Amino acid sequence: MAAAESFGCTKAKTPEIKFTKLFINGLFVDSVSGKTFETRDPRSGEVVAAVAEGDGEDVDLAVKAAREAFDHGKWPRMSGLERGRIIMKLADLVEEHVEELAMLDSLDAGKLLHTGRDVDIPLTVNLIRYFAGAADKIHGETLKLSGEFQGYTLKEPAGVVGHITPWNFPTFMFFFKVAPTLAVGCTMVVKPAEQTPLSALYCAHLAKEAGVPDGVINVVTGFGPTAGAAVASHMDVDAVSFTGSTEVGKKVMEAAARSNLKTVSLELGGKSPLIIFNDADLDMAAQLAWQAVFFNQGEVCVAGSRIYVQENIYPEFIKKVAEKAKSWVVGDPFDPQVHQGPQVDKEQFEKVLRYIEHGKNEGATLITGGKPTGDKGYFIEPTIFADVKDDMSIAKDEIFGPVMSLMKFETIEEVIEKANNTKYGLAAGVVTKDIDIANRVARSIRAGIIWMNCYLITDADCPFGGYKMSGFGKDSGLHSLEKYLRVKSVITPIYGSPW
Ligand code: TXE
Repeated sequence: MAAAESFGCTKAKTPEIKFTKLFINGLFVDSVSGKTFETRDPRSGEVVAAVAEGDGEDVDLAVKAAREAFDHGKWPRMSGLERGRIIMKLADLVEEHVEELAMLDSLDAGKLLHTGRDVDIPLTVNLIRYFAGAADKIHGETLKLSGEFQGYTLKEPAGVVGHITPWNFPTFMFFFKVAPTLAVGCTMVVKPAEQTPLSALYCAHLAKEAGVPDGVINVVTGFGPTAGAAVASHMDVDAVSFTGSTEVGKKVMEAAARSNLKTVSLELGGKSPLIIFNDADLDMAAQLAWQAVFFNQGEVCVAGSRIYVQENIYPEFIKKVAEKAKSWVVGDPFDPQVHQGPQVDKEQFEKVLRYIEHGKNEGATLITGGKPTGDKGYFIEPTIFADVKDDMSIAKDEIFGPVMSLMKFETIEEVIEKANNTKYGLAAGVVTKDIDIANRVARSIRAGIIWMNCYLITDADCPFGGYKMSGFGKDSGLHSLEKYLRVKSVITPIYGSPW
């Protein structure tokens, strides 16, 4: 690991924090209880801002506003074209405020500022524009029926949607949920992760500026077991879309079942295999593997956290990735020279370090890293384990940090079986020049996204979501609209038709 430029807070570069209150019915308001919670800078653990702490009562108010906007407001009744124009304006505003949004996410989550600016926010803008374009292309089918009847289907907005989002891509995740929901004409309550509330509030303000009517987007900041649980169990929320841990995903589904049977979509954790065959270009494969694990501090649901390398190239591959670690700079995410910032908070930092200790104790070979770095904050060295076995906890559990697990395999049959031997099914990757092998792997792995000779590539039109315990329902792509739509069949007699 290269020496970091700095681990401290570059105070001059931190953004002004304009919005810290709940956003309900178009206004920034205090929580009913008047309580606030602290959001912290993961570079130092220091408090960044006190943010309104919403709970059940605030969720009630937000749902009431969303219900009113849905039942009587103009948003669901507007033409798709008109909604699309407003959503397009919102995309322009997000693009104009790229710097502020990227900074807020760096401050809250420890994300690299240049990643936010060059990757997260531009992808977000594409996503919003994609759904702006989709708003006037939502239509049903005609149904022939038998006998003297015909019919058609209507696709109607589901109603009030609850969104519960995580902290790893705060602005992007906000719009991953909000953009398709806006496009179909639903109204919503968003509960952002407690670690990263700031950009969601900023985005709500931009939505108002773009012309999204009051009550359509409401943001209740607060904690999962209170505000999040209130969204999931609310009797007047028609659909809930959740991204987070598998454990909490189960709770959300249970709350939905116990309350009003709202529809549920879950994008949960992963333990995605990246399979590298003997014929791969080694430099390219090592680079892909590196990005697959260490991008965004390893806090990526589709991270390639199980790297299977075929036996002939295994020793050389270890050398290649170990070499990369030497020039990898961990430090202040506001510093453009830095490659990896801190983990989002103390809890995640300690979780990752615990797994590193498990890896050492369970007999994996530590190639590089393996400990925290810096004198404050939540920084961890890029860590590589070789000789990892499938039954070790570092091979089975989602670590969600900068830890690479390398495993050797001999045959394609063996590696397909190993790759599928997980409760998760979010993503997978295969690196080979042999198209038959690539296709065979792609069809054999039970996961929602397969990358062939690339990794982490996605865009607005790409359905994103898992199989198995990685959840169900897609974000992004036209499929995601279905989560927020209801299909109604309308049937009518037709007499005397020649056909
Ligand atoms: O997730 P939580 P945490 C995984 C990753 C990470 C682990 C724990 O492995 O290490 O989860 O992270 C809200 N009812 N992922 O604890 O708790 C919470 O407030 C309703 C993968 O941060 O699942 C936040 O808004 N909501 C993931 C959201 O759920 C509740 C990204 C996610 O928090 C709730 C994040 C409850 N009872 C973590 N409890 C991915 N798929 O990308 C919490 N929440």
